[in-house]
Amino acid sequence: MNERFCSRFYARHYDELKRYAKYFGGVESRCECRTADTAVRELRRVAEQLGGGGDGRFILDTDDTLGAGAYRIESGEEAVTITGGDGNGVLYGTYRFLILAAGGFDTDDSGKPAYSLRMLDHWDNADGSIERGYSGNSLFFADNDIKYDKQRVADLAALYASVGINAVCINNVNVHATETLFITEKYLGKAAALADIFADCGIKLFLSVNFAAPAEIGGLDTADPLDERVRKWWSDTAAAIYDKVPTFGGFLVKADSEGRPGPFTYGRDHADGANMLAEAVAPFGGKVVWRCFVYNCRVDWRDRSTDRAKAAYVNFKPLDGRFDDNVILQVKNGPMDFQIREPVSPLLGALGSTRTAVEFQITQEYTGQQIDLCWLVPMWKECLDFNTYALTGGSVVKERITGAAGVSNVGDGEFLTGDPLAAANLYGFGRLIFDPSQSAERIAEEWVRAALTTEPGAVRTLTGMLLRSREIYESYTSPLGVGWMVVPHYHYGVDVDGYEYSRWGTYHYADRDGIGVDRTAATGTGYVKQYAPENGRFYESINTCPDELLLFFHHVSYKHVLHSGKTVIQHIYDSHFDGADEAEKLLEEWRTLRGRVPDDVYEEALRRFELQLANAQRWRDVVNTYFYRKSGIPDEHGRKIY
Ligand code: GCW
Repeated sequence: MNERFCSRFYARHYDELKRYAKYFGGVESRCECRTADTAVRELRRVAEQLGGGGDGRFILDTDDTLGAGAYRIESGEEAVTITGGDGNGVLYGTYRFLILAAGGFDTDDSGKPAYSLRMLDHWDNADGSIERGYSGNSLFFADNDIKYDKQRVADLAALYASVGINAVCINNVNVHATETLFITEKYLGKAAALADIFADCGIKLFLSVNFAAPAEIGGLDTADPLDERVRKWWSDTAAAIYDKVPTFGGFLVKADSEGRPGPFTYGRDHADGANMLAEAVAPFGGKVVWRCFVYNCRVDWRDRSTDRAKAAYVNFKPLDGRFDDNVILQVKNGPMDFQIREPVSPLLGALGSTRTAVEFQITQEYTGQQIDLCWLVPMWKECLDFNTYALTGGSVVKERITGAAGVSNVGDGEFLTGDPLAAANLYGFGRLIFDPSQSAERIAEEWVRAALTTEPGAVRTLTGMLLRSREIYESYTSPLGVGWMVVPHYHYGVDVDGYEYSRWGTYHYADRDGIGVDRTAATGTGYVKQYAPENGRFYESINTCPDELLLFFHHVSYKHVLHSGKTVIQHIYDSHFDGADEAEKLLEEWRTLRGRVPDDVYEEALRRFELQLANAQRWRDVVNTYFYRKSGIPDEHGRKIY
């Protein structure tokens, strides 16, 4: 049987879907487009799996007044009518119906995507490995080639479309030698075949490109963006790509970042670089997604005046208004690098005349590596709901952006996302950026019910676990927003001083008296000045700075009293003891779900909850011991510190 409805992702749905069996008698499509055809095939497959339907049917239609990607689902006695603003809307509406039905929700629903760019970035390498991947190898590449299982990629495309994703970049932003060649004749045929699979689901394929490609593979002696030969090379390259891949989305670029080449080499700025590529793809309707993760990764830890957090704003704010219309700047949610707690990047909202997309990391590099449970939707929501006050007329992040990109967490392992529960992050990302007004609770419950179980007690347990998981992870890792303290390079597990004397600019400055980074205007690095005064004032003062970000903005004594009434040192002890206890509770709660969620899911996640507990205990003991030894201040409750 040709399983689909996104394969095992919405794993156990057929019981609930049976209640809708009467509609699965037929599908009448009034649309002529490939995404609607995909919807028809999907509904027929489900019908087949249900063993046929009754007298009712599905009617698929379009109404362009709804808008691109929008959908409306209405059920009558005889038929379910799914109307899309376009073919993509029809497909989204179809999946929405199936997900809601599988989860036992009311299926009459409507939706309209908040943004035109809803993207997933894969950090997959041509050799099949995935940078920061925790779910196996690439679904697109192996042996330094584009090689894939068609069925699995089709399943993936369907899954992405089921949450409204419309753009996918398949290769790592760190573009190595082989991937640099993906834009050449040799690979374009294969890229085209992949793009075609995604196009069936309304998804445009993007490629990450090497800024130095004209010099590295184009036979030129430069990649200077203002050199006419270089510009022509990119224009010709774009034309060749679109000739083979008419649905191509465009380029994703990491330039002048962590050793990657970029316009700085030629004394040019990032607007020069991005616009050159934008001009090349513009005739074909292509886009350039240009990353703002540009910082100096070779700083001297002895120099207290430099501050990596300032870099994105310093590099990009002055360029506001200089980017072509088809350039979208992709800004990481925080100013550092996907830590469990960071303030919102001051660059988000500060660009009044430039298209911006926020970048979230779905793959859990610093947030538990798909071993520890860490559901990130609440964190992403905080970012989207943040009022930047930076511009008049709508300064909340979610009102300023034109899209969002998430670093994907999928791979070819048995469970697509490694930890079967990490699938909730993928689902949550898609749903949240389709409609950022939804609550985290609702998104969690939808995923639990569509993917695991509709039994009310189990749904409550699982939803609660997801919703608490971010704070639990935060409580046993680095304290109060200071970040890092992880094992260098690998980024899982504790190493308090792992990055303290390195070149990466990620310091905590703990000494015997205190800890934290002074980023104030008065005595620190001045980072707070990058915020609008309403926010800057708030962070500048130790009296108003929120506890959870205190050490991000201030260097304070261990005896400083938080708003919570605890001293910093006591907070460190308490949160680490509590965090490890909570990790144990997660394990216990999971054990109550045996036999109530699918067995394979149960076993796989159980193993991970056990590892999480060990990880949390180690963080607790190392962090508490470290700060006890530094400060000499005992725990008020006399608990065991080594
Ligand atoms: O945090 C860093 C990661 C790198 C990643 C980089 C980036 C793809 O450790 O692995 O490189 O961010 O976002 O470019």
